[in-house]
Amino acid sequence: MDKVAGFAKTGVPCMNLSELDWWKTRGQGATRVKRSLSMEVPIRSFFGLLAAAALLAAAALLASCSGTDGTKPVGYEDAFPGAGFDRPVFLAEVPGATGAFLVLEQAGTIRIVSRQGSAWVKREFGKVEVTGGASGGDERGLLGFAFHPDFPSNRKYYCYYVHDGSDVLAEGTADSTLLKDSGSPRRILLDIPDPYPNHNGGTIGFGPKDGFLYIGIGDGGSAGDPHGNGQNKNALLGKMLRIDVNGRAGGKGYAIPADNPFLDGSGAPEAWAYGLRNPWKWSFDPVTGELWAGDVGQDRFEEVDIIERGGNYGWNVTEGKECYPQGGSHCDPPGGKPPVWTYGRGSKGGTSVTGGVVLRGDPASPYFGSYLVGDYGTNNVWSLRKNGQATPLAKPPAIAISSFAADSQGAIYVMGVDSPVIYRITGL
Ligand SMILES: [Ca+2]
Repeated sequence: MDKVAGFAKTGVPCMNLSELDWWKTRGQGATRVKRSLSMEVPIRSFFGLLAAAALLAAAALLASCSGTDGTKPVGYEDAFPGAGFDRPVFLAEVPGATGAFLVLEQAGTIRIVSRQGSAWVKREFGKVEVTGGASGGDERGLLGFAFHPDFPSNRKYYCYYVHDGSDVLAEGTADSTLLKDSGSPRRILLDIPDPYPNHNGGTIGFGPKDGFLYIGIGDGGSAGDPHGNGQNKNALLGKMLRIDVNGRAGGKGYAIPADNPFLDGSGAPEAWAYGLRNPWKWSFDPVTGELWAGDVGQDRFEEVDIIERGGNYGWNVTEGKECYPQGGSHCDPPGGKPPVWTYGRGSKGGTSVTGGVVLRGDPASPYFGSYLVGDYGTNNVWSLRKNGQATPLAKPPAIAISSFAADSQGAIYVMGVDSPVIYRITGL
């Protein structure tokens, strides 16, 4: 545990142990604490036992939530009984393989889970060699996955991970079953040096309207964006990137879409939007095509943004709607886009936003069209409207929410790195 500027060890707030942001700082002004993973592990193991006990009860009873704290009474049930996953961070249906789901386990295993008779059976799709992601609040590992829009015919997929100090985007292929990696070497499209273990982004996805691949990538890490990557349009860190995986140009393993915003030389050609700190999870509204992102905050605010072409989301001159550092005078970023919503610390807020999905299942649901979003540290979940109105929903068990997912039937799932169980959310 590092100690800086007189911040006593006993002053380190325990609630921060479960944020997806090792080096988040607390305190005022120059008082900063850098936490180490070695301190987190034994404490998290203790909480892990508590979580395991809670999960056993939840698995037996379904995790029913009364909403006695004023939240809406949605429920959480085991989506794949008997399967069990190790630090799940992503779930999606396999296009062209009815009833099969793909799950990323953060330490580098890609799983398939599918029903055989009355049982859910888990098997290995493939492995990815990664650095980290195996314990505690480690933000590295295997983080993102996307099926090519033509996956059932070309069998191409994309994975995003941290390896050897780089954020890597690779293209692989499945075999003819669509449920196993072909074994052919993956093609590396991006290999971006990243100076710190934290803030690596974590989501990739194809635009439903344009077919281009978007890559959310963090500011590199540490705290406060010491290299200024967020506001540097020429840096690939701290951005939403957008590339054409079907083309190759300029000596790169991909092409640049003709309408990317900085092709006049004002920024990196791959950049789609900037001023992001750590867009850990984001998704497209399948109806409107809007890109909703959770951008993890530094000291005071988590934020949700709708990411638009060329937009500047403010980091590191703003955090949420405030100047960064707090009280600073330079907080008017050029082209700045205000967040849709922010939330702060405390039991009703959290410490690390996990962006979710826009609910497009049942049109009669009161939540239809809202954005489901949660917090890794507190496991709070909200239904958020574009006007910034957030309705708290009942919480899942203490799973350390890592991701949400939606399937083609409109069912919604939530998972966390502290739980082997992936939950389906009922009552939405
Ligand atoms: Ca990093």
